[in-house]
Amino acid sequence: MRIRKVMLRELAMRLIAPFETSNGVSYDRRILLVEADVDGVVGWAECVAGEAPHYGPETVETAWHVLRDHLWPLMKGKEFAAAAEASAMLESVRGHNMAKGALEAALWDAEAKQKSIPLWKLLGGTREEIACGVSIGIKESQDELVGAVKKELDAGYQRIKVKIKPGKDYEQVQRLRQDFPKIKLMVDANSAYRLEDWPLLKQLDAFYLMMIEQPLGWEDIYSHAELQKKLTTPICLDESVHTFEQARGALALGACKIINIKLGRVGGFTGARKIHDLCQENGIPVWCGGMLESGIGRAHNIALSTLPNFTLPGDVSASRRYWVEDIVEPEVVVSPQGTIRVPNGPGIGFEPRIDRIEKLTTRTELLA
Ligand code: OSB
Ligand code: MG
Repeated sequence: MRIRKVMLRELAMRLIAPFETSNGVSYDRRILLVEADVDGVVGWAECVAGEAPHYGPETVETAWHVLRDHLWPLMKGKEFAAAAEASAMLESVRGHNMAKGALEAALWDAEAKQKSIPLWKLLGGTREEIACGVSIGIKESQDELVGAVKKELDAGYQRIKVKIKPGKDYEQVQRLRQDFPKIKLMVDANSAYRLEDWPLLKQLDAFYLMMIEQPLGWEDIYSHAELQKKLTTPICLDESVHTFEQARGALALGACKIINIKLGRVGGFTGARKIHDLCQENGIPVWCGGMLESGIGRAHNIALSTLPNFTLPGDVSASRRYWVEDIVEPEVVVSPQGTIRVPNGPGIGFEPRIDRIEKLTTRTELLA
């Protein structure tokens, strides 16, 4: 295989409603798409870097720069046997996993399309349906939060994750447990706490949460290990795990009992599969996180979620929760049982809607 050219494209897409986490509010998304022409077959992917470097250090701007000026030169004109080789070819660039992950995932889509098989089968996925949860942003009031949870439960979602931050934590969760004693409930702090806050986090043990996601510093695996010793609630790491080595360190230290795998955060499918396999060997379940993606990124998340150790419901939900109109055909839909049927078409199995994509595009750059 050889990449003939790459189109970078930025889209302006407004979410249906603002999404608030402990590190800010997202509303107007800048969606960066990568279209890689591999021997005449075009693979699509989405770069999940944010508008601002608040979740991780990358942004749309840094990703664009790194894709154009550093990653593309490493691949340009190079012959390779499979998308699985791309990660190693990009190794001389340190970090910038979201930029790498986008290019890498586009190659996987292209390879699957060349072979006329679904991407999830090329990856070694084993399930035809994935279990879905939702991630609910921080709300003004408890009543508003309860209303949002009820709406998602009525839609069939199998587990509810709510964002927390200092001052919007214990009482919110207490209220949810009072109103919904039996649901699968978890919280995500996006690194809003310090180890010294452990007594407050310990109080959350009373609510038998499935897990608490990334309570402490985004690069602080050690403190999570200290915290996990104090809590019965399982810790799930998100922001802290970018590499196989960090995952191995986290497991060895006992810093978590669950890992949220995001394709972009770990640099693509090759990195994601390595962490997946490591967790599987160690009896650590994983689930697929989300980054407020358009349908393109969502499609890749669905494919990833078919791997066998994705045994917990992920944050992969319907297009309609985020977008008035998505950029793929069909849109991502969730069944009343809270599942997504995995598509059987070639590659990602969702068609990019070129007309709509063109309309939303704010800039493009051709790498050739
Ligand atoms: O921490 O999982 C997170 C969105 C943006 C950045 C970080 C996170 C999230 C979410 C939303 O929780 C998940 C989704 O796409 O539905
Ligand atoms: Mg998270």
